[in-house]
Amino acid sequence: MLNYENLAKQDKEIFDIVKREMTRQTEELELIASENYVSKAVLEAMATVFTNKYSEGYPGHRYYGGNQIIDEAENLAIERAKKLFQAEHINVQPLSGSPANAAVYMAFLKPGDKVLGLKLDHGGHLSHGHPVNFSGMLYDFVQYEVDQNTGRIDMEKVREIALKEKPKMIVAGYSAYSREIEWQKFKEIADEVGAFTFADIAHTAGLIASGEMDSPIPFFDVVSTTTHKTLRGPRGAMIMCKEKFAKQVDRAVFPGMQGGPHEHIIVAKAVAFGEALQPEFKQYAKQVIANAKTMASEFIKFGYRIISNGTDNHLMVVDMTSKGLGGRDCEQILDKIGISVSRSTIPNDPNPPMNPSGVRFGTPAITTRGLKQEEVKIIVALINKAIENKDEINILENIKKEIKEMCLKFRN
Ligand code: DSN
Repeated sequence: MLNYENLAKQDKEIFDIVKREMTRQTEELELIASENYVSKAVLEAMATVFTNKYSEGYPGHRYYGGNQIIDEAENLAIERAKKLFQAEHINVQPLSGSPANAAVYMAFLKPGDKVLGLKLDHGGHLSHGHPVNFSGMLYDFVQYEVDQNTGRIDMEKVREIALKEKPKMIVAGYSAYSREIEWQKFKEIADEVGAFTFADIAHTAGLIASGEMDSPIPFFDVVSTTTHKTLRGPRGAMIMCKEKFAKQVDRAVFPGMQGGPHEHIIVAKAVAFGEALQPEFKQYAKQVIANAKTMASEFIKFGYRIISNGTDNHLMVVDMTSKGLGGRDCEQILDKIGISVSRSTIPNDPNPPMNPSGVRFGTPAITTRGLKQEEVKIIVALINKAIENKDEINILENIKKEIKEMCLKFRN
């Protein structure tokens, strides 16, 4: 394991910051749905000498010498990812989720083309057509929504919009949506209007790889994912597609969007994919979902409103206005007791994005630490107690102590 002895000797200022963050991650709880803890092996792989190397191009076709060993590493990452997802073609070079999505659009669309994507405040991602994002600036996005009453995507509505708008691409797969996605229905609608299908499975990739959630890969033309959320790898991304789109996807990633790939991250992706192929990872994914279901039902017992009234995956969006609070207020209260969460909009949110109505909770990170339903029940009770006693400093400090004790029992 890395002991950071050189960093400590050479740059004490940065070393101290690293140490403080390590302590924070050990002594506090991460309930941010997009975060996780990588294994020590993944961490070590990221800190290898591959960071010193340029390898523009692809295995066997590089624009720099000395890449024979790198080719082996990148090919291994691709091979393992193919086993995990059963995809025909995989590009493991995208640096992160938004650049991966930019490459997908570049591969399939021309600027100004019409695309159908889920609205951000309904659970979509910035890169699915929000006006402040490159996607909304370069492409003509039309947005669909979740049903106001059920909090779920109404496929009949999606079909109506698709028939009216005739988009060139339909985007499914979200950042704050807690239900299974009807991939096959999306494909049928896309076929009716002659659109490409693009799934962004950044959030659920680990749950899909382990077979715990449905996969878009048999149906969709192209699928992107980050590698660091439920998939529990290093910060990065990849794109999977049908073989017939392989060339255009590869060209869009390099030289279209990126230069030199980050091969130290690619080797760490290979290590994470190797871990995800093990039977223990399936158990992990099952437990992530079981923990999330318990978390949702405990919140409901305490009187919180959850969008769509529950979850099928690793996350849920809780409407904090059901307790008279905004999302940012809640985020700040939970910070005081050593729990990190991310504020979130709710569908048709009347409140501004800086203090929206909701908070998104997720279980990937606490499940990696080994927490199960029993601990999840305690956590929700403590969150509720903190919210009900938000101005009582002593009570908040005692809750923080309890959280810290739990964290020290479940060290990562
Ligand atoms: N920012 C990520 C999330 O938290 O969901 C998505 O890119």
